[in-house]
Amino acid sequence: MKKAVLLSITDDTTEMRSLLDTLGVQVIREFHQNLRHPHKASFLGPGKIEGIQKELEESEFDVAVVNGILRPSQHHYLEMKFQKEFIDRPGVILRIFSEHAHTQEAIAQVTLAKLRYEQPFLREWIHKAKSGDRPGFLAGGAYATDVYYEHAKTHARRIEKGLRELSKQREITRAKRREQGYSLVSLAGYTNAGKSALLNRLCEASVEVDDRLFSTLSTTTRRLKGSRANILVSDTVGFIRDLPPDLIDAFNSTLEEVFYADLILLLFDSSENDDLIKSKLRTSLEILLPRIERRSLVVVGNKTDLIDDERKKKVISIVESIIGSYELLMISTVREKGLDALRTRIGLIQNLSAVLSVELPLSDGSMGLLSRLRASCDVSEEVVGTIVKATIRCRSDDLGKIIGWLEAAGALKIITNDGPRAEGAQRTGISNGSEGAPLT
Ligand SMILES: Nc1nc2c(ncn2[C@@H]2O[C@H](COP(=O)(O)OP(=O)(O)OP(=O)(O)O)[C@@H](O)[C@H]2O)c(=O)[nH]1
Ligand SMILES: [Mg+2]
Repeated sequence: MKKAVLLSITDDTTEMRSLLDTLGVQVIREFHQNLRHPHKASFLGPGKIEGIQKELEESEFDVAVVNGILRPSQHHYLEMKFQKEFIDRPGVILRIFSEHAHTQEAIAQVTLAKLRYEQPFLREWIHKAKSGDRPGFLAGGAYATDVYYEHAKTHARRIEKGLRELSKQREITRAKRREQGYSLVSLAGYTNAGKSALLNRLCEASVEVDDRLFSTLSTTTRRLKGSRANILVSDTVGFIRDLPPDLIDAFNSTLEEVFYADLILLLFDSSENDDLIKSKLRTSLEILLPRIERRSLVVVGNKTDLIDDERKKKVISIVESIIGSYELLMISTVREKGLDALRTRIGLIQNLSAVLSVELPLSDGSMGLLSRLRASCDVSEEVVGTIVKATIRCRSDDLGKIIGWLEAAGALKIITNDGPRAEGAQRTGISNGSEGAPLT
């Protein structure tokens, strides 16, 4: 197990310790200096750094970890001073990502994030080497650093291109799903909130659930169990604070599944203390809200089995003050509490508000069409002589498409009542034209 010393400008190092724990790194010493902002040149004050260096003279450790974000100049200064490897918070997170990335997409995204993360540090080493300070990044020599920097830039561009392709493919898949009447619900939230556990419950899936941070790095999409309609649920990478926007962007092709869902369930761990609940929810909302436009979002407080009713009331009032008008539901995934209300809320996305009354000739084609429509609509029918009379409840977005299919199937009569969108709209008779094959 690697041994680390930890430097922090706050007393709270709990999250950093769990990150290091996840990485299998043991913290042997912690040094704190309560500062409002890190020191410009040396992160902790220069006097404190001198003191730490003296104290550590006899200590054996592999790496020094900084509980914050290092500027390239601070990083350079500290590595030169201690002659040890220094990693900051985004660096630690990236290492966890590297270890947990298994799919091709996750590996490409992590590599890109790493290349982007390293670039300012490399520039600093090149700059220092050119100004004669010292040769090269990780003692590789100025020339080697220069070459590596150029290579890294080309590599990053190649990965970006590959990821854009993947993103296009995802867009096509999403469009197809939508066309086939599927709705997508995504699980978002801070790492370890219980997203994968909830996916497993809702979909009877078996995604990895673990008390480590960032167990999940790629997206898993499964069908919601027990629903009449076609609803898919996606579980994906969790959020964490202080992740530079460049790194979040590197994960865009995975996160798109969250951003473009019909309904986003934003999970938080309701068993944590007030400060953690607030800061983790704020982080999640900061990442999500600018990217989801006006999509539906429901905030879900998980792990209520770990708190009593009084605490639950307090948590609700804290959270409501942060989330404003967004809905809030409280659940316990492990005890299956509140899951019925959650399922009902999920069901609303398929809002079957449009109603069609139709008459079709009794034929295999008509019956086949009605049975395919059942996947995404509520359909009731009765056979009267040689005619099938059916009532179809569907999403108003699907109305045009379904009318096209009914017309192509030779509908004798179609009456629509598309709620407020097409008030009183009436359509009768047969016309030609179709929008292609339904729900195949
Ligand atoms: N007590 C309790 N524990 C829960 C509940 N839901 C999840 N957990 C636990 O919380 C931990 C994290 O669960 P995960 O489902 O892996 O969390 P996640 O949000 O997917 O985490 P990452 O993939 O790492 O971002 C696990 O140890 C779960 O067993 C719950 O309702 N109650
Ligand atoms: Mg997970």
